[in-house]
This record gives sequence, C-alpha cells and structure tokens, in this order.
Amino acid sequence: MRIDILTLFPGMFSGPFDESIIKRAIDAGLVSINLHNIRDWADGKHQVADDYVYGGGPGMVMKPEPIFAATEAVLEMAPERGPIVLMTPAGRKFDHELTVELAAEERLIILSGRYEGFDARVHEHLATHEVSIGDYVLSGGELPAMVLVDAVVRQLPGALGSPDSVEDESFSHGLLEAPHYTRPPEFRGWEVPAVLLSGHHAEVDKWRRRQNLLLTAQRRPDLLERFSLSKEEKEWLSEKLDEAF
Ligand code: 6GU
Repeated sequence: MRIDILTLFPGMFSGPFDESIIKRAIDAGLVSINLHNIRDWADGKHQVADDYVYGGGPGMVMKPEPIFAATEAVLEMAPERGPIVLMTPAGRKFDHELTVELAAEERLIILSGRYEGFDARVHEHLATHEVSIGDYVLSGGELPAMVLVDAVVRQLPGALGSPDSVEDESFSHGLLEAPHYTRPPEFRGWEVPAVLLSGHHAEVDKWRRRQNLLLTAQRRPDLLERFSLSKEEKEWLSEKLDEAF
C-alpha cells in the first residue's frame, strides 16, 4: 500500500511513524508513507496556504489552489489510485469497519487540515471520503491522520508478528477483549485466574469468550445488541450481571 499525507506540518509525523509496528511495516515493504508539505504548492514569496473566511467570522481557511495542486502532483508520483480522505470533525466516524475498508486499498491520499478547515470546494470536488476520529475537536487533522494510518497499517497482512493477532483483537469479533495476565501468577496477593494456568485450551477459550461477553455487556451494551449468544451464554451472563448490580 502507498499512503500519501498532505499537511502543513510533516514534522509532526516523525515519532509515531518511526517506531514499532508502523516502522516494521515500512521496513518490510508492506507500506510506504510519503509526507508532503502543502506549502510547497502555495504561490507567492510567502507561500500562503490560508486566507480569511468569506462572509466574515473568526479564524482562517485553507485555500483551495495549493490543496488541489498538491493532490494532483502527488497523484502523478505513482500509478496507484485510491480514496482521497479528508480529515475533519464533520466526517464519518472512524471505526473498525472503515479501517478494514481502507486497508483493502492500494493507495490512500490523506488531507490533513489546520485552522477552521478547508475551503468547501476541497470537500465537494477533491475528497472522496471525509473522516472524523471522534466527537471532540482537535487543532488539526494531523493526529487524526496518524490514528487512521496506525489502524489501517496494522490490518495489512504481515504487519503484526502473529497472523492471528489482528483477528483476536477487540472489535474484529465485535466484542471487547478479555483481560490478559502475565507472570507472576501471584502479585501482591492478586492471583491470575486458575483456569489460565490449567493448560486446558478449551476451558481457556470458554473463559475468554465469557469474559469478552461480560466486559462488553458492562461497558458497551450497544455492541452486544448485534451479537447472537447461545442460551447457555445468555444464562451465564444474566446471572453475572445480577451479581454485579
Ligand atoms: Cl479528523 N480533525 C479535527 N480537527 N478534529 C477532530 C477530528 C479531525 N476528529 C475528531 N476531532
């Protein structure tokens, strides 16, 4: 996959992309991440990329010409085609489903804006997707772009150490993930559940599945609505929930 990110602050991306899973994926050739400074396509001595809002109002808006010019130039840099994703708090809420959808693409172009956002013509005539990472306002689209890239890259085949890791995670099966323990078996008097030390794989699987269900019922009942439980699981869960309240 090729990812191109257009931003006024390419420097913000070093750090997150230079460590851990994303770095490994880049080094392994699973993805290339290319940063482009929108200002390079802004005209004039001062390469101004923003301007006042028509009709009045606070703040500045990113001008359309540099964004269109940058995107068109970046498209020319490689033959692959794919979505042009504009990061905006007014976009579609980013979730696992959209992550998987984007991970299937050959190429992503991501537009990260600052100020009050982009001139509306960028939304209407350039972007193919508008994406938000949640219901709060950030100072720009850079952090959201990093969030999106991280989530997408870890879905690429081979990005995680074990091929099972991605399937086991929260949200891929639609439930929150069971608690994990590591050594020691007892820490400050708090013991690891005995079943996890038992070596009985079927029992461990059953315990994990039940913990997934319990955690999801307690914290994200909205996720459980889409889920079909066996009669036995329903009974166990309602008993557990009665105990807890
Ligand atoms: Cl994509 N951009 C900004 N500026 N704020 C956000 C966001 C995006 N998603 C949530 N908050």
